[in-house]
Amino acid sequence: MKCAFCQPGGYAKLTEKHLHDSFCAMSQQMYSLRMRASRYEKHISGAERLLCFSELEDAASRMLARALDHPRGQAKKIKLSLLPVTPSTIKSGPLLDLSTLRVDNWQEGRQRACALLVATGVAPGVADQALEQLAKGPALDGGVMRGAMLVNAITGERLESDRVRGVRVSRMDIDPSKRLNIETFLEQKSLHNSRIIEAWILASKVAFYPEIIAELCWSDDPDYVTGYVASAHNGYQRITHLKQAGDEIGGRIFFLRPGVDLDPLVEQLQYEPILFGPPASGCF
Ligand code: PML
Repeated sequence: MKCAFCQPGGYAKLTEKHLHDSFCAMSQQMYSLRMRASRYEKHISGAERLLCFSELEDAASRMLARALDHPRGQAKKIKLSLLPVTPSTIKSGPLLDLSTLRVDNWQEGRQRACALLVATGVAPGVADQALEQLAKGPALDGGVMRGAMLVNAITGERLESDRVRGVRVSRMDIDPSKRLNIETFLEQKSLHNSRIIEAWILASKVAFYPEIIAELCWSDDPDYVTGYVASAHNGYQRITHLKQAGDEIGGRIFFLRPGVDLDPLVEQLQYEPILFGPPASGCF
């Protein structure tokens, strides 16, 4: 099947909103909008967006609604933060190709995930160990982390300096002028929801940095069992089962090439603003 980007006129669906959004991304002040919800020390939910002014109110109220009604429990503290980001500092990049691997259960899903990680260059023992670590709870106390674990892809060494917080990836979104096309695609594939879009954008930002070979993720939301393996080479590969329903343990692992200079990489993951457009292949 041909995708809409490839079809004649695929880029010609310029509505008024589309034109406005395009103008917004090119010329106006952008904002990093972040949400973090917790209950005492327990992480409940988080979200990261990079938006122009006219998009803020709607996005903030959606984040608040998500934090107030979350399957991980009721939040006691919700932090919304908004910081200006200068448009001239914003980079652009393509989203990763997106594919879905259907598996019958989480055991099969994890086997497939392990094979996909090894195919990107992660050492087999390290991939096995990483799946185990994520399954038993990656934080020091065995719980979930707010951010990602960093792991040397060859030796398996844990590299993040804060094993409670991990590394949180921030300041990324879809380029407002491309949003309509990308969302239309996801709708056609029945994949149009904020969880998938946000995870796909985050994985695309992580894969933007050549120091990172691959990422493994599954949700800490007990109701959501789909996860993914992502890499610049093989794209965003969703796997329909990576854990058992009801399990509240999940998170992210970034597999790093040996010898990476950690501080600049962590700085970029946290603070470098990037807006994403359609995958380079033009098709999902
Ligand atoms: C999350 O819930 O934070 C992670 C979700 C990962 C998978 C999203 C998808 O279905 O593509």
